[in-house]
Order: sequence, then structure tokens, then C-alpha cells
Amino acid sequence: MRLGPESLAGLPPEVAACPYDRAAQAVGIVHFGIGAFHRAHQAWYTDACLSAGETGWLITGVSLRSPMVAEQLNPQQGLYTLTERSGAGSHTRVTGAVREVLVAGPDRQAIIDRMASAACAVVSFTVTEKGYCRTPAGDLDLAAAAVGFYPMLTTALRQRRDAGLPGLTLLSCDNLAHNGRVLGKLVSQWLDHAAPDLQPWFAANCRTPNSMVDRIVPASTPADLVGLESRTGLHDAGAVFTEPFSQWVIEDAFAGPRPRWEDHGAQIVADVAPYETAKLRMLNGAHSLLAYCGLRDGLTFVHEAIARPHLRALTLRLMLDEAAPTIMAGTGQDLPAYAQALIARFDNPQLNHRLAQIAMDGSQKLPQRWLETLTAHQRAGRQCPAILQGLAAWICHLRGANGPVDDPLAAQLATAARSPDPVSALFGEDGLLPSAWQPTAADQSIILTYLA
Ligand code: CS2
Repeated sequence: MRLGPESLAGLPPEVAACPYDRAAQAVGIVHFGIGAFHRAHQAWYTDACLSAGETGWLITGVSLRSPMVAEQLNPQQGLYTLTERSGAGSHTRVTGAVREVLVAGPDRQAIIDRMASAACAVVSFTVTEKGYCRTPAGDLDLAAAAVGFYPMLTTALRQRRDAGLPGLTLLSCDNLAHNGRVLGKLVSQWLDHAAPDLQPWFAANCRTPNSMVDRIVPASTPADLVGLESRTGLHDAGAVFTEPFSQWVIEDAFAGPRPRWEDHGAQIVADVAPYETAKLRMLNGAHSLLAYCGLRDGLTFVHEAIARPHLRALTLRLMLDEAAPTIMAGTGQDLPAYAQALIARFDNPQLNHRLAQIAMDGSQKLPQRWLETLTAHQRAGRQCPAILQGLAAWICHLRGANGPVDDPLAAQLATAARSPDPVSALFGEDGLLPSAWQPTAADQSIILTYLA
């Protein structure tokens, strides 16, 4: 049975249905980047709001490049199952928050119309680190931005201003430090270039809150879909599989209405920074370490890597000795307990989270995951051996040790990694990855020892 509105009445008993009527509801959220992460995170929180009786918060998902998600979800009218997996078993629920998926290009006008409509209050983003189209120095790359979300957003903002409609909350849900501030700055740089007259209206009417997002969502595999079908009888082309844990911390800086996500576990706070820094440097930093070192050891999944005693010790060292001392913990934040909870999540044997998925786009990820930690320690004259070992494993990865490299800078990175002085070619003042971290001779020698 293919999942769709007509199959909701006859769901197998082990699959929970979304209990609300979607037909009469408006789209209140347009989301760029409707991959598995969004479907298991923001859409899941929004589904909880709709299930509790809120209305007007259906989501139009937008794919910027591939029509694949549209082809999976539109025949199901946006419905998909979310399965939480752990050693304690699995739990599946149909999620109804997504109304439709539009594809930039063919559906450009419809995407603009949704954002420009009076019902829309939030435009959100999980376009991955590279989707923000930043130069290595962190400014907007105008050529890349011209084929990203910026022009559509600008047209919609103009229509809203001209129609006298309120501004929008632009909510970044990507793993970037200060993601909301970054988004606000980049949109403003785009407006300077393409629509300077909109700048005052944008500044006065729109908001870009920072947010910390957390849920481990491995890419679904054909075997996952077959497994779901044999367990439940449901054929769901858009199924997502994730862990039971989820966290979302959002800065209380909205331009207008929003769903009451905080009724369903999200935290709305004055300052996201302590959560965001801990998550990026500890969880994501540990993930990248496990990815490059685990692949180097010939492993495939996170739970396999964390089960190796030397990688487990290295991961704890990165989290507790290197990342944690650089984090100004917020009230009630217990970083050693956080590290232990992360290890337990990495141990989840049912997730099958591929190291290769995490290893993608290192040039976009490592500045906020590792280089900021290195910079903080450098100021105090300390070294970070676990991160340095991770950097050595990344250089091996860039040299092709684990197969083709998936990174927007892959060609330049490969040349730098194969050069006689890869550390200077990649890091420091003239390196490909911008950061304030200047590798010392001692750092160089640790990296080169691991490379040998
Ligand atoms: C991972 C993240 O792929 C990656 O780089 O580190 O997607 C990670 O699973 C999420 O940020 C967890 O919230």
C-alpha cells in the first residue's frame, strides 16, 4: 500500500497517524532544503503543533537542485513516515506537516507566491553549509548566490513590502556558528547588490534568529524502505529514519507569528550561543573525527567507529579536553554529562549512520567544528592532539585514501593536500580554509607524524 491520504484510515496498528485535517490548512512556512534532516526535525516539531490543534502551519518544502524529494513526496501529498530507531526497538509515525515539495527552476513562481502570501510568516533553511554561498572570507559569493535561494527570496520580500504585508522570520537551521546572524548578513549583502531599495524595509521588518538544531538523521537507504514495507505493509518513498533524541534551541527573535514549537520540546531562549558552540564543537567535532579516522581504519558506520577503544578514547579527548574548555557553558549546561550522552547516541546500533555521509563537505564544516577550538587553545599556548590527528586523517581523505572526495572545493583541496607542505597550503594565513589558527612547528610535526 503506497502511503497517501487515502491510506491513513487503514494504517497498520504499529504506525501512528497524523490526527489533523490538512485540507483546509494554509502554508505558514516555506522551507528551503527539504532533505531528511528537516523532515525529522522542524517538520516533526511542526507536526506536533498541528496534532495539538494549531492551524495554518503547513510547510511548503523547496528543493534547490534535485527533483528527487518532490518525486518521492508529492505523489503521497507530502505525507511520509518517521521511524525512531534505537536498541529499544523502532516506532513509526506518519507526519503530515509538509503540504508539497516545489523545485527551484520549474516551480520558481509558485515558490515566490508561497513566500509572498499573507499566510506565510516563516521562511526556514537547511541548505547545508555550502548552500549559503559564502566566500572563504565569509562574505556572499554573488555569482553562486545568483543561482541559490537569494533571488527568489528577494522577489518575495519585494512583493510583501509592496502589498503592505508584514516581514518574515528567516530561520537558519544549519550547523553554522551564529547561523541566523550569518544569514542576515548574507541576505543584506545580496540586497545591497540586487535590491538596495529593499534594505531599510528588510532591516525594519524581518528577523533572522540564531538556532541550534540537533538530531542524527542518516540518509535513508533502499534497504530501509524495504524493511519498513515488510514490517508495516506501507510503501513510503519519502520515509526517514532517525534516533529518538531531538533538540532545537531558537533565539527569541521572531518577526511575527510562529508555531508553539516550545510546547513540544523546542527551547526558545535569549542566547543560543552556549548550546550552539557545544553542539558544533563537541557533537559535530566528534562526528568529523570519527568520520575521517574511522574511514582511515576501514570502517563504515559511526557505531562501529565509536566501538573501537582507541577511537572512543580519542573522541572523549576531543570533547572533554579540547572542545569543552573553550565553551562558556550556559546555566544548567553540564558538558561532561553532554559528552557521555553523545557517546551513548553514537553507540546506537540501529542507526547505521555512514561515516562517508559525515565526511562530505569538510571544507565547509571543519572551521566551526575544529579550527575555532584550535584557535581558542592557541591563544592559551595549548595544543589539541586529538584534533590534529583528525586533521591528518582529513588530509589522507583529501588525497583520495577513501575514494572520491565530495566537497565543493575538492579539486583545490586535493592539490593542497598533495603539495609538499599540506599544512600551510590548507591552514593558516594563506591556507584554503580561513581561520585565525596558525599551525605552529609543533602542530605541523604532530600532523606529519600521523600522516607518515
Ligand atoms: C553530521 C551532522 O553529517 C554531519 O556532518 O555531523 O549532520 C549531525 O548528524 C547533525 O548535526 C546532528 O544534529
